[in-house]
Amino acid sequence: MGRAHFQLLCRSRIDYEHEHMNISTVKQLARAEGFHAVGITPFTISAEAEKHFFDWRAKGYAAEMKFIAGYEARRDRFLEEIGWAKSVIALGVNYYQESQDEIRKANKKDFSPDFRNRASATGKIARYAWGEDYHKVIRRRHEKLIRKFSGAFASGARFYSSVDTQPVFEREMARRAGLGFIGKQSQLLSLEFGPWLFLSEIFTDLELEPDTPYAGSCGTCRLCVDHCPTGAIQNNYEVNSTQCISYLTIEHPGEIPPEIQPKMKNWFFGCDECLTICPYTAKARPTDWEEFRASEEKSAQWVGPDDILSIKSQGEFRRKFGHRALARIRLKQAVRNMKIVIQNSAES
Ligand code: B12
Repeated sequence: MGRAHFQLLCRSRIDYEHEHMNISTVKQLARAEGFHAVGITPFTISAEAEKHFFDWRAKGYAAEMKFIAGYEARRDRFLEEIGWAKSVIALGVNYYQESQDEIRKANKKDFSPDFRNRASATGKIARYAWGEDYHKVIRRRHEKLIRKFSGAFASGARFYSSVDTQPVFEREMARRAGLGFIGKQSQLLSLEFGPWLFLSEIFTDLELEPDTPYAGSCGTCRLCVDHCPTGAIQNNYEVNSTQCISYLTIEHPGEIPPEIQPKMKNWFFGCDECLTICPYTAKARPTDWEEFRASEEKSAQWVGPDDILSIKSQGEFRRKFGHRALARIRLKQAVRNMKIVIQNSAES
């Protein structure tokens, strides 16, 4: 074996060692920062996923979401901005918590009259919005993590934080990075945390060895499809947002079609029906991120009619809910949602 060949061998051995060290460093630092799931995948926008997206949009399943309508322009601007990215560090944060009524059921405690009255005429909030706004919380943790990455890696390595709002398919990236598989309710399902992971990414120009995409499936299970109160989940991994309670209570700007209103139960903001019914929720355990834990504050998991109908201005609404994901809606939508909650609880 010639000298050159031997040097090449050593060189690739060193590169491999170096790379391997890089990946374990990335994962150790991410876990040390509290992230519950971490995986690596090359930075690409897969044609298959985009085709899936365009087919879904062409069916009108994006309803009135303007940011989805403007996907192509947003994507091109984004790719211009971070065309230098080579790898995606896909991150998952568990945000699961038991709800008050689950705790009471578990403790076989009877529902107090106050609780029952409140429970029947009160609006439910989806778990992802019980604590502080996850965009702000995760961005703060990303900044700390990126500082650690910058310290650990060759100077000049570049990092870019992304949580929810970028024109990338976070679930698809998480699947490719090995965090789990995509369920029929189109949630990323983790074997460890079920559907209860917030997804986020740190893009980098480091060439990191990718993890193996997760190849699981729902098989014949269709619990979410059958349980969705409005039949929004098509039995092909697509959600028709025009019927989805989460879309209607959060993203939908105008009046909600009268034929759907009675099916929305007492969901005031978001909806967890297709997540709680999922068999993978049996694996879920409460999060250790304090920022997401429902404070004792009365309106963490529920809001009462007075909590909303007494608010006089958009400013007051923002002051009351601005620190939470509820800030995504305006007072007009909040009043609309609460009127449907009151209407439905009167009929139940
Ligand atoms: C638009 C949007 C919505 C819309 C539309 C939802 C939908 N199902 O598409 C509405 C407002 C309804 C919504 C609701 C919710 N959302 Co939302 N939402 C998004 C957002 C911003 C974009 C998703 C998107 O592009 N949807 C369009 C469809 C076509 O794309 P997709 O479902 O992601 O599927 C892609 C891939 O998964 C892949 N794919 C999917 N299925 C299949 C199947 C095959 C065979 C193939 C080949 C490919 C493929 O291709 C698709 C296109 O890339 C993402 C953040 C992000 N940037 O990704 C958050 C996000 C998906 N939402 C999230 C959450 C938590 C929710 C809610 C649970 C909140 C709540 N409790 O009310 C609900 C759940 C409703 C549901 N069952 O999806 C989380 C999901 C986390 C997870 N573990 O999966 C995300 C990732 C935000 C985050 N950063 O954590 N959401």
